[in-house]
Amino acid sequence: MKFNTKTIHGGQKHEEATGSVMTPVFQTSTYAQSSPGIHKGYAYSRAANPTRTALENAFAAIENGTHGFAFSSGLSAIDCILRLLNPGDEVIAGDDIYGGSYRMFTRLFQKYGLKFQYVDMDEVTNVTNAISSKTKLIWIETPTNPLMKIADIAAITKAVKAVNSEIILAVDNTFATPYLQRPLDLGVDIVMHSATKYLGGHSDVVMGALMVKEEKLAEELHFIQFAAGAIAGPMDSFLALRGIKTLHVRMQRHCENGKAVAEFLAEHDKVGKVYYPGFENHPNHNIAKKQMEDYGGMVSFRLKDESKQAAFTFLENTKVFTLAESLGGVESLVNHPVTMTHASIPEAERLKIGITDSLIRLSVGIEDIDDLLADLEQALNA
Ligand code: P1T
Repeated sequence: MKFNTKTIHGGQKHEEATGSVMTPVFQTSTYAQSSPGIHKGYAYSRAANPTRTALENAFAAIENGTHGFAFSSGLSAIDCILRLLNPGDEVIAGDDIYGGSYRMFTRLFQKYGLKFQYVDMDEVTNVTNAISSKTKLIWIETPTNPLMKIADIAAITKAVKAVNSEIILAVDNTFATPYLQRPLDLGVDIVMHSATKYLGGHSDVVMGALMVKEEKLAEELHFIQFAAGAIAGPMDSFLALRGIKTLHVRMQRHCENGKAVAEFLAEHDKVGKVYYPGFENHPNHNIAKKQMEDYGGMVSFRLKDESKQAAFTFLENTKVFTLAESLGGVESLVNHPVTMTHASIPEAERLKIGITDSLIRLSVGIEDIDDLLADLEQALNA
């Protein structure tokens, strides 16, 4: 199947009892057994639930994996990956990642003896130079949140596996979605999503996803999902499954609108730097061009007036763009990373990579582009 068919049919079958075309919401915690241990494949919904199974099969299909796992949030999906490791193990992560991922690494897992290094993944050698005999996981976010940096997934994977084939590579594919890039095809071991974002697509669910293509890793992750218990519920699974069916058409429009917004901002006399991997002057445009089908709907920028007040005036005055955390829904959102999504990163760390008061992040939705540009224009002039 081609991708645009997989989003609708991948891993899906009609429900057997009634022929229901859409998988029903199996809102149940448990299942009748005819004799102890004898059941129809479902014993207890923390282990498996038919609505979640349908979604997990869809997750696997769209990332060209063999197994998918649905969690109660993106962070609980990351938590599941980190539980593969043991005290003393080391993780190499990108230096620009979602603030909540950084918070989990530094404030939760560090105290259990995991060590984290943060490197600029613009250069493959920055990753390979950081590898030690204790390195067990490489954590790649690309495009990054919020600076839209691009890492070369295939090149990093090849270089890391050449040093030590046991090191696990995981990609947070939240910003790109499998519509734009499929990291399992590029050799990584695990793909992770905040399905809260583009996969769900309608800002009505908080959910995480993992996708893999290797049986042993799938078994380990499934055990942790079952044993730790951070599963997605049936209703949320239904909503995310419905969201995925339109992923390809939504992404097409997100990309068109994202490009138009980036170009509008780049030419505006009140706007300073624009962070958008589709621009030829983006430092890693060539990698983005090779690795991604298109450039997505996320755009960050600075005003020429780099004061906090100027940024806040803009943020308080958009009308179609809602000032809110999150991204990837049909509606356009605007975010101030310093006070919102990346507030948990210490100021000194933020400033080192350029997450300053003047940085504004847009999640460009699928509304009419004329309304989006008119809204930005009036807010820039407020
Ligand atoms: O919010 P949750 O579903 O738990 O997912 C966490 C997460 C993981 N990875 C990336 C790249 C993310 O962007 C997120 C969540 N991000 C936001 C809420 C945000 O506004 O950036």
